[in-house]
Amino acid sequence: MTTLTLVRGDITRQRVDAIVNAANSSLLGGGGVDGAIHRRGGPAILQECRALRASKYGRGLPTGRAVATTAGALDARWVIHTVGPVYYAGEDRSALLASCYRESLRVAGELGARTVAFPAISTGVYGWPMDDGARIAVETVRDTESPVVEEIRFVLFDERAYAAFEAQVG
Ligand code: AR6
Repeated sequence: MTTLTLVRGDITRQRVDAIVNAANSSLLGGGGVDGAIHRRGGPAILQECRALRASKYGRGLPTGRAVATTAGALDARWVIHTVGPVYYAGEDRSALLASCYRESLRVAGELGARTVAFPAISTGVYGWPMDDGARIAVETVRDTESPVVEEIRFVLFDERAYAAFEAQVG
């Protein structure tokens, strides 16, 4: 049984086995969660991201996929980088957003991560409406069985995000 928990706060302050990063395909950093993770986690994370770009992901990490690196100086063992879809009203990209959660949990399971912290992927710079982003997040992790992951913690940055997730968890 995997427990779902919600906390309001900064994902870079969490003590968990794996912290999920709302990255972009370049894996080379950005703003929002990504910027905060690289800032607090230090250069070891970027160094592994660069190595991934030089090897397996020469063309970048595709949207909806996930890959792990060290967590550097963060209070975690791994950062799992995933690339959310940019919201676009003219096309339903929900399957890609669901895939981020599913693939991140698959990678977490492979690593043996028992506690995993997620941000609300795509709901910042990538423009996904918060209520819908929360629905997809909660539905997907509930539908994804993991024999390894014991706690999935959604770390919500502000009250609006927290309320949206709370409404879904019930
Ligand atoms: N802890 C928890 N949640 C946070 C934090 C934090 N420290 N900082 C922001 N959020 P975003 P995206 C919330 O923009 O939409 C980057 O430049 C934020 O309020 O981080 O997937 C990447 O490099 C929002 O609700 O990710 C990509 O280019 C949620 O986390 C692009 O942004 C996600 O916001 C990805 O955009």
